[in-house]
Amino acid sequence: MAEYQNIFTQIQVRGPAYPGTPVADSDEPRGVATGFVHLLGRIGDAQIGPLYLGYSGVISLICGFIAIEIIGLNMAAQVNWSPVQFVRQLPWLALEPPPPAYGLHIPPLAQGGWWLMAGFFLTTAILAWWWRMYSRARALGLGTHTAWAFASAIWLYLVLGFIRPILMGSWGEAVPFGIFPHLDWTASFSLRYGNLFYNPFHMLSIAFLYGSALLFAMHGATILAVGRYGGEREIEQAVDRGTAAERAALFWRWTMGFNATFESWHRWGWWFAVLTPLVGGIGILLTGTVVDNWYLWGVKHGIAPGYPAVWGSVIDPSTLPGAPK
Ligand code: 07D
Ligand code: 07D
Repeated sequence: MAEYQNIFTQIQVRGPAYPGTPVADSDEPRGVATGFVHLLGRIGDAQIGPLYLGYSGVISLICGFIAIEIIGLNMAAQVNWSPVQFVRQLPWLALEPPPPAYGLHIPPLAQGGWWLMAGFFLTTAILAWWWRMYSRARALGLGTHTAWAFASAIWLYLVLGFIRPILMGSWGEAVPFGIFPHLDWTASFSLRYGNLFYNPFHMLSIAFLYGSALLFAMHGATILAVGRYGGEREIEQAVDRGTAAERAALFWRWTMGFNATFESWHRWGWWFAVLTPLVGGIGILLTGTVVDNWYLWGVKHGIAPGYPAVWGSVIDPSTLPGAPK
């Protein structure tokens, strides 16, 4: 029965498991294990697998496992190997980078050496996962947009934990591994450099982050709203004029005078998402290297008010005698 299906009406027709398009001879053989989960079928596709592991997948999983193991065992040691305390205190536990005195030297294990090692394995895992996304997209004859979007997030990650610490000459500048400790790092980073709100790249990053959420809401809503005309079957819509695509376009032209096309929308979404960590990474890279105090930078450039002259001019507290270097 050719009946329109959506999340409320769907029945799950189940044929034999579909292995997907064949892989090239140069590739690793794909797994064969498949299964079906009804509940997953309600939010997506019921078929699980077959999974493609390949060299990069195996390297990534092993390195990711080692990184998490190093982080987890260090945290466990901090609670004297008590499983109960480990679970109870997990959000507050941390594996910290070396103290600033070690600069970029290799510190003893308990003084940040474990942090350096965990960072090495986590980064290898992330880069191998990137390669996996890139090579699997190529193997399927796809564009590599997903890999490049992921690369943008990896850029911010590398700026935070690798590139900027090297420019600053100290691993101690990097982010600790830990749930609340990494939030503390974020807050103190902002304070140390005079309030990140006045960093224009932080502003841009926020605009792209909020913009991504807005665009995503608009897109999700638009496609659901034309679901009754089969709007989610995008390729048919490109050739089958007069139905969902045109109504969706007309809706936005009516309400805001302009519409993206079914194709161009995805470029909007991709660029907003990609630009969020991309410009953010630029902002972090400039902090402490080019600009020491974003508030004073803002005063200088007329975007932040200065304090009234009666108190004398404000100077960067980090330049005062006794301030930690
Ligand atoms: C929903 C996809 C799923 C991914 C998830 C993350 C881990 C880490 C590690 C136990 C949207 C899995 C998390 C594997 C476990 C240990 C040691 C993605 C989705 C669910 N942060 N951050 C979180 C990371 C930075 C900030 C949460 C990573 C910067 C603030 C989670 C990185 C700064 C807040 C997390 C990273 C910063 C968070 C939820 C890396 C500035 C929150 C993330 C690799 C950008 C929020 C308790 C999420 C929170 C939060 C992970 C970097 C700020 C633990 C892996 C240094 C202000 N961050 N973060 O849903 O609840 O992402 O914190 O760079 O409020 Mg963070
Ligand atoms: C972290 C990219 C790396 C992630 C990777 C994923 C795994 C998990 C998963 C096993 C997120 C690896 C994944 C390992 C495996 C499984 C399941 C992307 C990451 C590679 N800020 N702020 C931003 C706002 C303030 C501060 C960006 C808002 C204060 C710092 C974003 C506010 C202070 C940094 C943003 C606000 C402060 C940022 C992040 C409001 C704190 C950054 C964008 C309303 C007191 C980062 C330029 C992003 C940045 C950043 C939003 C306030 C500090 C737009 C809305 C003033 C230090 N802030 N912020 O995509 O780029 O992150 O800044 O107050 O470093 Mg901020």
